[in-house]
Amino acid sequence: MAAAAAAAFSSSAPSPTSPSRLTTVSSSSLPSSLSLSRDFHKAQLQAQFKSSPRRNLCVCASSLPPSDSVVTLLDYGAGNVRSVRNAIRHLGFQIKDVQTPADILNADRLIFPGVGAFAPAMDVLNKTGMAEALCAYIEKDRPFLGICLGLQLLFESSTENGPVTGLGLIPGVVGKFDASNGFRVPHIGWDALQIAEDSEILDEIGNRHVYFVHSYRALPSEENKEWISSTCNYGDTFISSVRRGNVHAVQFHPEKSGDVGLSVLRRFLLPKSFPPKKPTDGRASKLAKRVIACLDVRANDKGDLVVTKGDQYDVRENTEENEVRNLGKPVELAGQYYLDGADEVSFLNITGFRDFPLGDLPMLQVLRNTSENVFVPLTVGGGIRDFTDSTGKYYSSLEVASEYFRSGADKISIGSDAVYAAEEYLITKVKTGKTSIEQISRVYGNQAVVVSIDPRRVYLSTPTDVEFKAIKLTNPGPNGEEYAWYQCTVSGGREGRPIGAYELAKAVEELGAGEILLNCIDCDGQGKGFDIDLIKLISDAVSIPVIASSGAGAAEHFSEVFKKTNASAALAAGIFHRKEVPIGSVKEHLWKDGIEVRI
Ligand code: 1PR
Repeated sequence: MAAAAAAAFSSSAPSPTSPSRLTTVSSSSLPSSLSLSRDFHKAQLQAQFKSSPRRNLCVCASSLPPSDSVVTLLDYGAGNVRSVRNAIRHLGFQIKDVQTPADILNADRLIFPGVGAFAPAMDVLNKTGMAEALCAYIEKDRPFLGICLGLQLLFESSTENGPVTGLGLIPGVVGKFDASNGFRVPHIGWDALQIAEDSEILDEIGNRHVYFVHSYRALPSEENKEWISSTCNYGDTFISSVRRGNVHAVQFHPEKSGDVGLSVLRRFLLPKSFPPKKPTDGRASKLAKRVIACLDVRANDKGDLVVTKGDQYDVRENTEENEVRNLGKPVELAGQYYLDGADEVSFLNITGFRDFPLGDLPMLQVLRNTSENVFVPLTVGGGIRDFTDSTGKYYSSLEVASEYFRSGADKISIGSDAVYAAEEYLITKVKTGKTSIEQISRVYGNQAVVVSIDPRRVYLSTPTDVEFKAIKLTNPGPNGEEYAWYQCTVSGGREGRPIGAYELAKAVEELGAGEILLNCIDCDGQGKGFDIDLIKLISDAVSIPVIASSGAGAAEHFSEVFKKTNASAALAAGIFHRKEVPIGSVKEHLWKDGIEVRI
């Protein structure tokens, strides 16, 4: 894996002549936009999403931003730093990629968005001489911002696949969250900070949520207390940011924390342009329940990529033409949902099971365009599996996922392939290391791997009728059946498989999935509420976060699912696409009902 990361480093760092190093910035990202009010910023973004294709202005020499608008980025190629790049560009800065240790030492300001696992990251830093340069740069108190793993690597060591020695600048050991006390690991979602001292870059956060996604964390101690600028409580109190002089690092993802996160980056990049403290609003106190907008995407009969929506997975209109239902353009809708307050946006390439996703360039382009302006997490699913094309060329599921990550995804979601992997694992009880779940979570971390389950209710008269976990239903079936099991399907619900949702969820957690997206074919598009029985069953069975999906028709349905089950997030599609219930109303309703949400 270290070799993979090292190879990735050399291949992903842009060459000096690669387009990403050209001084091309969008008209909206010039420094003048830095002082825009929030409303104006929102209007500007709205305009951007509506203009398709996006206009990029090539800035000629006379209008080039001053040299102090260059940010040096340390990207060792182990994951998606596209979002960090996009956020930096969005703020009007240009990026210079680190190619050699000297680039670190010569940087005016350095951002290190560490991604992937601790050991391979340290391996790359040591082998390339970057570790030494980083230590020298930080010890000289030069402007530095580490993000996520970029914070953890500053510590002495980590227990992740270790112990592994870190850069040793901050006393302490990075360890795994303890799932035994009922807190789900990975820690995924929007959480509240306790800001311990004036950290300058955190000054606009106040009581608002920021986005975390990690399984490992550093704990506060006597030895490192002088570094701590904020903590967060998730089972135990961990270090959410550090600061000493010009050196900052944050465990959360500013590039994925919407407006609040952009303020952190902006304050790091322009430290002298802001008053010391800005009054802030917000009411964050703990991990928020997430509201996710989902876009099922596929080509319609004319070949255009559209957002569609199924009725129990049937996405064709009930008309003579029987065309694919078209509810809008993917990039535009995703942008709108970001502005409306969606905590995450998911794209499901619903015909990915039969098409080869790397041949689906429009879908990759959708991700790239969306990630330019959407600063909350993006998940993409559809077609993630090993694949041999018509010329006999083999692609591993890891390669397919990597392309999605490179195009802007923060998480990938696996459907059909996870079912086959779980079936085999339950028979053999052997983790081969070769399944898509294992391959991708090993390289990108399990927090980046979602398994999407598409179960269908199978009614039973008695729970012993099947070998799979059956439950007593709250509402009996059409013939008065009191029980059901939830049969997993593949290929977009077209084929039922000999495995239940309960068995699948437990198996994929063991194989390394970090989250479950739990659909229900019976409820999809019905607007009658989530399948509480199913969601309770699965969210009680696993210790990874579960996203409840299918059936939302009103804000009350979100309250119900959060009150009656242990779901960490709730996802909806139809009500948002048809503008029946805005995301803001869902959140206000949840808040009034006493459920923590990001407002
Ligand atoms: O099997 O790895 O290629 O992944 C295919 C992915 O595409 C899976 O995640 C699968 O759920 C999804 N998919 C396949 N066919 C369909 C279809 O609708 N015909 N969409 C489909 C599944 C379900 C939800 C939907 C919710 C909420 N969509 O994500 O958005 O049910 O809808 P609602 O709020 O309107 O009720 P692979």
